[in-house]
Amino acid sequence: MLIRKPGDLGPEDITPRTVYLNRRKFLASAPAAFLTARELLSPRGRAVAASKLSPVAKSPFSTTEPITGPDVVTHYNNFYEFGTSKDEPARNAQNFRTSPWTVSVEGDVAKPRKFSLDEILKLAPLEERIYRHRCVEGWSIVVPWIGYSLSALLNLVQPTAKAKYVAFESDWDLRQMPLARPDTAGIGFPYVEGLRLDEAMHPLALLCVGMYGETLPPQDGAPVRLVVPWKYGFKSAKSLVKIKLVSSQPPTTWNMASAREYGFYSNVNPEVDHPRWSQAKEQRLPSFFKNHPTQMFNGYANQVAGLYSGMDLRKYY
Ligand SMILES: Nc1nc2c(c(=O)[nH]1)N[C@H]1C(S)=C(S)[C@@H](COP(=O)(O)O)O[C@H]1N2
Ligand SMILES: [Mo]
Repeated sequence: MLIRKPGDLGPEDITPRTVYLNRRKFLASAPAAFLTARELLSPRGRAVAASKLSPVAKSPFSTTEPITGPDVVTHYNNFYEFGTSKDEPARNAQNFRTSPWTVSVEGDVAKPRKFSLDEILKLAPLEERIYRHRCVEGWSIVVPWIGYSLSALLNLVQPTAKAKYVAFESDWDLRQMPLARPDTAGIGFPYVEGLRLDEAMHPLALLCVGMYGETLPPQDGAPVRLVVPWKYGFKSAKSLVKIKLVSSQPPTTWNMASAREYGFYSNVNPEVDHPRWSQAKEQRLPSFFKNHPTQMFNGYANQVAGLYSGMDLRKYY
């Protein structure tokens, strides 16, 4: 996303070369989600093969725009814990152990609690939400995520009056993620993100456990991640282990890496450019061209603009 070796292309120059290269690899081999028996039986916990998620209800929040192919979405990733180039997570995350898994929900809540993945899967009816996803780098995809509104989980733990923000933390396990170090990745770990409580409670904010009818592949944030479709992709933290309700604005990874470039809010906004490139247009993968107009709040303005009424969106970028 930033801090790369000198001579690398800037994000605005990105071409989906890796998408095409990887698509060929993908077609030539078994789908990445399938693992060998040995991988399934690794000693500390398990790498879990993709399994079908059902029943899954359709959602009125879904876009009717064409869905991006799963080969692109699972082979063009940002997941710095598993490497900083787009094709690395698909290769390096395959043996990531996602079972057993627990998510601790804590902080300013009446009922703090650890949820097993099984409990998370059953906490609310699963829905398919076809959302636009816009990375701050300028590329975008349309993904049929599976999950339910994060508010379902937050309501269960009962935020207290002190709770004003929600802090999210991704898993950080150097044994499984040898590249997840500041000197190799250029960002701090664990990966942390945050939302204002009212943003987190908005029905569009999705606690996501799957995509394309199946459980999440490791490179897309298995076994459970956040998806906040009106914000730049980096707000949607992957492989969550902790959700903490807090009284003041929590630190966030990309903001700590470069505050000028990545604000706490990071709402998709075609009128507020990144200091190093325009945000007016996006490259809708697998297209080669950055010619797709970017929409205010990534096209979710009708639903979410009210959260920011009276706020200067240039100041609170
Ligand atoms: N833990 C963690 N979460 C993360 C990231 C990351 O590097 N680490 N990258 C973010 C960025 S920049 C984007 S665009 C999305 C990419 O999600 P996808 O690979 O499933 O498309 O994940 C976000 N969540
Ligand atoms: Mo991103």
